[in-house]
Amino acid sequence: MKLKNYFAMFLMGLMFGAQAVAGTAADAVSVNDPYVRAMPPGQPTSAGFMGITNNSKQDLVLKDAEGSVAKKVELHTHTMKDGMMSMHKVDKIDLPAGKMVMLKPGGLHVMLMGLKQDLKPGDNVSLTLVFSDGSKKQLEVPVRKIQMMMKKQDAKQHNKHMHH
Ligand SMILES: [Cu+2]
Repeated sequence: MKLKNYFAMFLMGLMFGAQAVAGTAADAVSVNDPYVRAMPPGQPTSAGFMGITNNSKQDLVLKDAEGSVAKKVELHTHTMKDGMMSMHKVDKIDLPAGKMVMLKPGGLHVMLMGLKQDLKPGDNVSLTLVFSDGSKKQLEVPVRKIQMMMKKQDAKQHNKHMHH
């Protein structure tokens, strides 16, 4: 066996070893059907969506999200204020024990601001979920077209975010 193969096995050992460490939030959580919204070339923002299930018996907290696809990655939600839908950053997303929390268009989402690349359907982007205990879950997320019209106000709000 070549030295290279030994090294590969060593790396795999590390990976399995890390998975065997029980009790982190990242281990207790499973992610269903993640996707990132495809955008026409030149668009500055997009968003990621998914179902996040907390399979443990204790409440967990999603604290942050990371990714190299955009300059800034944040947790966001939409709220209705004075009859208008707007979105803003949230400090955390609560993940109640045994429940699935949906990140979906019009609600909670992973905001991608300052896209560094075009997001074409069929592409994959890497996103990382960061939990309050410091554990992380890395995801390979497919880019998908969403058949949803964005309200004008919403689009304005998205643009406003770029000028922070
Ligand atoms: Cu947003």
